[in-house]
Amino acid sequence: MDKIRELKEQFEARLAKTDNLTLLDRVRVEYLGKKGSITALLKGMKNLSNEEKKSFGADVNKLKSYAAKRIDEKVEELRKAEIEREIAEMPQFDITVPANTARGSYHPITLVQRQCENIFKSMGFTVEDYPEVVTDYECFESVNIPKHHPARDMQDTYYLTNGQLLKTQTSAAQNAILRKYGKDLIENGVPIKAIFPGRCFRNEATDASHENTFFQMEGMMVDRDISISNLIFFMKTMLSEVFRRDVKVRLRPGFFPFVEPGFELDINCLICGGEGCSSCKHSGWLELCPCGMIHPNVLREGGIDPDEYTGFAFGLGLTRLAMMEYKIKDIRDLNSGSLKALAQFSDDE
Ligand code: FA5
Repeated sequence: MDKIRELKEQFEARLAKTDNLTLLDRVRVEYLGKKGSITALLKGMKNLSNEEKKSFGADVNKLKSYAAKRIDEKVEELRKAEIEREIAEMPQFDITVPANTARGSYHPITLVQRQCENIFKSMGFTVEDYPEVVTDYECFESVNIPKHHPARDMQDTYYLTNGQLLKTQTSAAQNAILRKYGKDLIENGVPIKAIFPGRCFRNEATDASHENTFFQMEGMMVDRDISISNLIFFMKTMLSEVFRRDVKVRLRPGFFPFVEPGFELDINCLICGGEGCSSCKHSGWLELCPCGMIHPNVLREGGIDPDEYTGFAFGLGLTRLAMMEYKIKDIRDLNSGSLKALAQFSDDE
């Protein structure tokens, strides 16, 4: 009995000195573990008579449950103390300080995107949302760029380990949109008129006009008898609305496997007025909006008969449009996250 009392007193003294959970765990092992002192008492009973075993065993078991209960209580106590310590260390708030009521501001790309969306919506286009992670089929194969086609080299792609990729172009949504609205076109004669803005990713060396993450806004119209004149009309309307003045544009032939014929629509650099600067690579022109008549293979892949329907598509460089609109000389400022730089552009809406 003395042994038990002694051990209990020793345990209590040890517990009183334990001031953290790691030490407490050690105490638990020392007393209640396989080789712990209380367990050892039970093991040492073999030399006792049956009668002694009964009462000694009962007392040791009582001590065992007591120790386990005391350890659980101590855990609670230490946890509580830890939380109280954390609260005490937290910075104290002065509730009398006036609130910061400064308003946030929209990113320049968001502003230009909304402006373009409103213009196209007013011309009967729908605005579509599309994921940033897509399949090889969506980004390339469905838009007439088969595997190993050299056109893939123009877009240095980030592939994911599961075989999907970060979309390099908003054209990745073309097939899905043709399929989404094709039925209404064929059965009810409703033209497909959609725009789909989105973030694109390419593993590019960055400079004043190239980023590895940038925005495009794709547009598509499909109906009977759509021609290049329709394409030029919509492009010109959009640009004159965005810039609210006459902007010089030029159209040159351009190659994209998903359009035939294809064009590059360049805009006279608004930063240098066409004189030449780093933003336009000293040419006076900025490549802004490739476009063209949708290739028959793309229409066919989207479930639309190219002998009956034609359409145009364009891939507006939204980030570059924002640069022109707000005279931002270096594209990298737009992704910089610098609030000082970005908060200068206000929302006129
Ligand atoms: C395309 O991505 C085609 N999908 C566009 C298209 C759509 C053509 C429909 C025909 C029909 P391109 O790689 O040229 O094409 O990119 C389109 C626009 O995105 C460029 O004119 C440019 O304004 C912008 N752009 C491309 N790469 C970058 C970049 N690294 N940084 C910023 N803007 C870029």
